[in-house]
Amino acid sequence: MEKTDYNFEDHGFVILENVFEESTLKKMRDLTDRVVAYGEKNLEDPFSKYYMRHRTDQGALYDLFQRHPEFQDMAKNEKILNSIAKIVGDDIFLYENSLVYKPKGKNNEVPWHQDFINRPQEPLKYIAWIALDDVKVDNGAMKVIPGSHKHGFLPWFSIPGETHHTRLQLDGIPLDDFIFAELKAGDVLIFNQLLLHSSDRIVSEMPRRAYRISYQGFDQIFTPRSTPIVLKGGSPESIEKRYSNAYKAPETVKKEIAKPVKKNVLIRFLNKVGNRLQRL
Ligand SMILES: O=C(O)CCC(=O)C(=O)O
Ligand SMILES: [Fe+2]
Repeated sequence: MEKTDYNFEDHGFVILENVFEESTLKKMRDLTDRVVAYGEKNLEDPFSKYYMRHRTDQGALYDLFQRHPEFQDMAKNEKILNSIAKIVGDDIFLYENSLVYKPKGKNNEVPWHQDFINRPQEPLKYIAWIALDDVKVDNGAMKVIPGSHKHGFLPWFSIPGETHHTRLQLDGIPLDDFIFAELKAGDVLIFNQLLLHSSDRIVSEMPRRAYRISYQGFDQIFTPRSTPIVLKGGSPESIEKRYSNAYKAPETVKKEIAKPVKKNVLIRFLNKVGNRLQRL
């Protein structure tokens, strides 16, 4: 079977070839290395309190879209968005994004998993995995089991101390049916979050940098952090078609207003106690 013969319905993924040009990829690889070097310093910066921290074992750096505009261009790529639009419709927002770069000398294996396994109540997400390098078996090509998205959400568990991924109950799943999704730099693997996928521990000196973006349609809006960012469509008419109830302030806004007040009460109380103690 050719790389480009896979489809979402039967196999749970597609591969788009030559989506990004070498000049863009070169720029992004350079930025990636600088971002990783900075991430590894683990410094406190003004963004730290908003965005996910770095996971250094498997090498995952989150929220680059929000921090670095260069990644926004990648996430808004028309070929990727048009491909996902065929399944979720023309309104798409950014759910989550990260760089996955398999650091050398670390336990960089990614076990078989499905993405966002703990969020079965949310609409399905589709993940675009953009190869920034040529990705072969030796340097950690993604392994996927065609058609495995049809199993739906599998039972899962986590091992204490493992930070990045949950583990699946894999009894009865034909793991031997996997294929390696070998890609050229600039190719994109787009998969249903339920597709079983993994990658081996690698020792190769060849870098394996990939930028992954999770997208979702507008059926219901959930965002793991920050506010939803619309990447395609989202016209007033299209939104009105889906949502026609009168606006009521959401819970979160009320909480945000309530928080500082609570803090002030606590600070006032502590000041009072402090003053009393000073007077004793
Ligand atoms: O990059 C890898 O090896 C695994 C990435 C992954 O699990 C994902 O993109 O969801
Ligand atoms: Fe994954």
